Amino acid sequence: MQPHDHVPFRDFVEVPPAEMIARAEAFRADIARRHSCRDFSDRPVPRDVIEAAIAAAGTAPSGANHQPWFFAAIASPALKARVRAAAEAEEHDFYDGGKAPEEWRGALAPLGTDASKPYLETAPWLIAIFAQRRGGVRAGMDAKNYYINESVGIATGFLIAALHAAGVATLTHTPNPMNFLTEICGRPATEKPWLLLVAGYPAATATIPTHALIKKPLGDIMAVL
Ligand code: IYR
Repeated sequence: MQPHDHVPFRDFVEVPPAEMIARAEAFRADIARRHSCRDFSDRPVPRDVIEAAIAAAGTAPSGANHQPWFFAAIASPALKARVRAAAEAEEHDFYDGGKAPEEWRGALAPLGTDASKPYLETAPWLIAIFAQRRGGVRAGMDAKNYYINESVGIATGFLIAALHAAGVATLTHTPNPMNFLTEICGRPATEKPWLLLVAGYPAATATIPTHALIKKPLGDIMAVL
């Protein structure tokens, strides 16, 4: 098949309007139960779950379909310990070393976060997500990638939703800078460490800051024009 060939739009499944509404509402209700988790259990999550969720993320739309992402799924206790040590060093500078601007500290205060990140070792999986500056539709290609941040962001959204649907809690974690992930994960310098997704079961002691329960009503986030 030539790259410019097309096939019928075969995978689309139409449902009647009443069922569309029911499905949209069911998805809303389910995804509304997703909350960022900062206190994880050490209970294992099967590798197959992580692989299926990353495969789902890999179906996301991307610029020119270049799929400019790579997911390093870290289960090794030794590597998780290295990630924790490096991340906590950055967070220590941020929270305790005066790197965090006053306004930023104020914005984070309701979450109660600090430089201590034990969940980076406790959680069964850390998924380090990398953005590829160059690539192509197949691995090993070296073309320019397009809309990299948008593409990786959409894929990460798919990944979070897939893990949630499978019963896995997550945390989007962004130590800044997170260049240490390049070496720990053995990735090339042409890939930018983009986000660290922590995945596992919530600990029995896990809590949700009430600040995180404030969701803007629909009228504040959309308009029908
Ligand atoms: N990376 C830090 C700080 C942090 C920043 C934002 I913006 C958050 O929404 C939450 C935390 C940390 O993980 O503590």
